Amino acid sequence: MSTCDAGCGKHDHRSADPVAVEMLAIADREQYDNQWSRYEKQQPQCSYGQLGTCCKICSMGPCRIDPFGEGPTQGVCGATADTIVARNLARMAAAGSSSHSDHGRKAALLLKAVATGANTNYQLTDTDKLVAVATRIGIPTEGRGFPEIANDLADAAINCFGKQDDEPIIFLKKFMPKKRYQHLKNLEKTLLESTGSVIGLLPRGIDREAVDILHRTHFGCDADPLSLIAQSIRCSLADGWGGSMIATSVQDILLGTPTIKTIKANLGVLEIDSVNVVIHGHEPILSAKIVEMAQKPEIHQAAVVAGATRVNIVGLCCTGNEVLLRQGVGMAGNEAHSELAIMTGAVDAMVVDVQCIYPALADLASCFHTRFITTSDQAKIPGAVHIQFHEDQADAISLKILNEAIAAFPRRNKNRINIPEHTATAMVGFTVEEILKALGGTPKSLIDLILNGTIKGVAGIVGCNNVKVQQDLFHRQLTAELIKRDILVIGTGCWAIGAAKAGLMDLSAQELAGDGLKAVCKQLGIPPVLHMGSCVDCSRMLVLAGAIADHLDLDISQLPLVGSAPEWTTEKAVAIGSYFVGSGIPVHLWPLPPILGSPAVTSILTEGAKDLLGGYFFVEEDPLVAADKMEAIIMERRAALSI
Ligand code: XCC
Ligand code: SF4
Repeated sequence: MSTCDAGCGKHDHRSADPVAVEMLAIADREQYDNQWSRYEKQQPQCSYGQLGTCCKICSMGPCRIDPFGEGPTQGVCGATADTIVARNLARMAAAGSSSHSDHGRKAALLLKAVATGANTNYQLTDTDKLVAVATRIGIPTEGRGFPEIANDLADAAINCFGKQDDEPIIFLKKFMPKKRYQHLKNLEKTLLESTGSVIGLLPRGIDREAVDILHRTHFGCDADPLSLIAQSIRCSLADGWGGSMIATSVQDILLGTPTIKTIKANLGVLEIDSVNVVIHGHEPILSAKIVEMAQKPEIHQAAVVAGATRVNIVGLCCTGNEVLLRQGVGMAGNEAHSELAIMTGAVDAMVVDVQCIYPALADLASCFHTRFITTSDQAKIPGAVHIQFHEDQADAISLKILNEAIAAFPRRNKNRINIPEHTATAMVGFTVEEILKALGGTPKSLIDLILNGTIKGVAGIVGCNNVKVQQDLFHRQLTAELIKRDILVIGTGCWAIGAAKAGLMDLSAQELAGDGLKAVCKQLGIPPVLHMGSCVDCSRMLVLAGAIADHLDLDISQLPLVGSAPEWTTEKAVAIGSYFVGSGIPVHLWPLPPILGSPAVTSILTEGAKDLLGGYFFVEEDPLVAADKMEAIIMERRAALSI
């Protein structure tokens, strides 16, 4: 293993994944630019930016506040560090929420098109889920046809984005556990009484809460850190219990609810003799189709004619997670693997949709035979081949993309192919439906295990890779440390891929768990680390937490649950962390969020939030200490419940 604490000179400190280290040796030798080499060229990075105290909201700026009091303490307009930091954070939450939610919107619009028959490229695949979600939302299902139900459900979902009244959105209202909903409602009332001003927490509209942030952070509006943070939480709740919940629910209905399956993870899923197509990004609507179309005899035939054995589709990042869970597609890697995949020289096409796609991939692909194909009007990248995706022509467009990949195959330079051999096996697909099925249909047996202490609690780990953290090191160490302490670990996103690559989702990982968790996993035949899906599937974790809370008639903030985003990168991770906190779950973060330049914002997010919401943020650099802190939170909550 090429890992050690730091600076020993013997190991590669860029990644904890031996496969990445192998590829980085090639990158160094061939001088391929990559995130690590570009990061080095960025040093030293701006400390105002790191602390969050740089403002460029108007053209009298940019203004910056020296947090040590050695420079000006206000921007030109008089904004303080507290205002500037809070505004910047709110904008991050708005951008992150918007990304997840816009993804959810597209799924909802597609559901509508399928329900009305306007789109025949997709079907209502999981009608059980359709009926379950519709029932939960309060849509009548008795004696009605599936398209009719789907049409109403699509309308209800679409309405969550654009409605204009002040009622909380229906998805949140119906999915959030009773006590949490009541808590937030009461809190709005208490804050109104104590401050005399309206501080809203329950989202009225998914689009509206993001627009509200853009408005209130515009020059000369909200300067109050508490009010800005409350709106960030509200906007993020609209993401978690709204946009992301819609994305997950509707994708399950259209593409099928994932089931438990075993897959392979890491760059070794690329095959030397096959046409390798890497699908990367977030929205499975196109990529699930590509996987489906790759099974067509005509595509197989074309691959054989081009000299390949077959077409091999593999995933990266969250699009990868989506097709891994539903279609059992192999996983090439997480965020930091995206460039490394191309460096293998064996990727014939990398097909991307939206989010987390480095623009650098275009340049890198041009050093190889790799076709780098963008498909979304929202993520066009100079240097890429753009094949515009249209949902109503999904079959034809997928075939076109696959033929591009096949045409690239004969142009490979055999001397430049380096596919690392290693893969890990991972048991994945632990949706709430599958977890409950494994446990006998209700949350009761999981709850009993928690109540009797066999499992101390549940940790949800999410988020990215970050060049500032040795790739996957925090993911691996924190996860291993938590299961050792009988804490069940569930999660999504690039963390899940990191855990899969490390073998932590293999049944053999049961041996790494504490005695209680180990016995449960052995009995159920599951690993102690559960892959719940892509980043929007963090909504599955909310549903699970909600089911436990409702079953016990408790608030989520009373349950022994804790979250972490140990290598977070994106604004979406800010939104996820914020809706966890707003839902009553404490969240560990590393690297540092850009808030430390404001004592007020820091104190609201780390202490104030604890009193008001039950959830709060804390930062910790050391994986083992983070595990200590997460366990302490779980034990504190257990003690409060006298369990
Ligand atoms: Fe992106 Fe979802 Fe982060 Fe990975 S984990 S880098 S957001 S792909 Ni969400
Ligand atoms: Fe400076 Fe205020 Fe303009 Fe920000 S909004 S750039 S602090 S003048």
